[in-house]
Amino acid sequence: MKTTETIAAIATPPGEGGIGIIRISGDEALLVGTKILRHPSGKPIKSWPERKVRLGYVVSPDGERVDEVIFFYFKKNHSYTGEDVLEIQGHGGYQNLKKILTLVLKAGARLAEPGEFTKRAFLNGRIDLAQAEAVIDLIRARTDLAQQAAFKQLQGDLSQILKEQENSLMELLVPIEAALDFPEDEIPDLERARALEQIHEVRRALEQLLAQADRGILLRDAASVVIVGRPNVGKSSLLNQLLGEERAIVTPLPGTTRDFVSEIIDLEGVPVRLIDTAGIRPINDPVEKAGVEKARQLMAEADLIVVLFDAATPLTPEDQELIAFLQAKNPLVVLNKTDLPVKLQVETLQTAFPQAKIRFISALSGEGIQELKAEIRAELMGTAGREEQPVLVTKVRHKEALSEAIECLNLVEEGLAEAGSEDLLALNLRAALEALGKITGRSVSAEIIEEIFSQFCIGK
Ligand SMILES: Nc1nc2c(ncn2[C@@H]2O[C@H](COP(=O)(O)OP(=O)(O)OP(=O)(O)O)[C@@H](O)[C@H]2O)c(=O)[nH]1
Ligand SMILES: [Mg+2]
Repeated sequence: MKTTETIAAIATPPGEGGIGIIRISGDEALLVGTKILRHPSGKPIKSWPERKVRLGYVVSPDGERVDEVIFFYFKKNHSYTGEDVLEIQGHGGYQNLKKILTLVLKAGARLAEPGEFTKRAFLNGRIDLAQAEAVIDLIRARTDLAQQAAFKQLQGDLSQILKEQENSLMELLVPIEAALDFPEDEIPDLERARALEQIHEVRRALEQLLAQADRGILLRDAASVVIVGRPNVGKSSLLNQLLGEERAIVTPLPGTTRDFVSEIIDLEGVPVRLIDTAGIRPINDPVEKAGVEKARQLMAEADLIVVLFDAATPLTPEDQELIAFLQAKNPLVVLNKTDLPVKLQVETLQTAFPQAKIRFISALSGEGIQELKAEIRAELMGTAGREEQPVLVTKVRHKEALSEAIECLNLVEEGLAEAGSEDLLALNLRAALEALGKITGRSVSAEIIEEIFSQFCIGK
């Protein structure tokens, strides 16, 4: 699908800035430039040396100077989009850039859709789909680990691994399909043994990617960690301690937090959305009741639940009810207010959560908070530290495609081991390739492509 319409957008964020960039891409990029740009002398611009920064003016159709700018031009084989691109750097500022953009549009470009520059880079074969998706992840990365993962993917690390596996599968598919065309030439046993080995290796490589996908997804999307407990156990105090600021209101009165409070923290490179909820208790007050309902819903959606108990009070019926509710949810069990004499029956709690290692903290003094942070990180990411190999799979879509490919390869392996028909082998091999192609974009529907790029910002 070759598209030649020339598109334009402001590529820098709205608001005041030292510079603001307008990007124009398409066959008529230069024509637009010729209409709206002038030399400092006021003369029209006739020659367009490539990749050379130049000074000039943006002018309106009646020749009036609008802004002093620098601009540069990339020919299609050297540009981001794979099309002729003209970039104009004007003074950053909403009115100024809007004025320049209006002139650009009047000169023949149309406003780019969100992500359309990157979409064109993909459609023109400059990058594959996994790399294109990494662009927006890099822009949105909230921690250094998320940034690293996105940049690796943008550089093609994931694509490279997938390409190798695809090549390996293609290598197998060719002789099998040949055997299909000439049924008298069956695949000899030795070939089958070698093929089995090769498939096994591909599957192992894919399984390795899959194994860290959950961690990757958390890095990209931020893990949600919800703090729950009955009223007054210190949930808001804990949120404030973890954040390092007084974000949530803390009072000695039970029922202080009604609506939930949510903030993102950087836990040693892992973006975590911390959510403080209303204390859970049976209540008639409609506002607090709605808060309790919301807390239950947040628990159901959380990546990790931190359940808080007040060490200074024996377990209450409300605590007991919550314990029953959380039984199957594997929460992180935390005893707060350990700066006070402990009155809670720790053994009862331990019996209720036999798997759990109970943590002791004081949200008032900060005791145990650093350790708790490390525990939360470990629960979410395993024990992998910062130094470990960065994850490569960071998207649910990719994870699903990998699982699908692995399933198909299992069938191929079974077929090879049991001397199954070539027909079926070829079918499953092709299905595995198709699944991998969903990640690289080789076999992906137009709707999915639309959906992916619609999540981008305008100008990228
Ligand atoms: N001694 C002591 N007091 C604490 C500690 N943590 C919280 N508190 C006190 O406990 C009271 C309740 O704290 P919050 O953080 O508002 O409790 P909450 O669980 O958010 O309460 P709700 O929002 O009503 O559900 C406040 O007076 C806090 O100062 C602690 O570790 N030690
Ligand atoms: Mg609270």
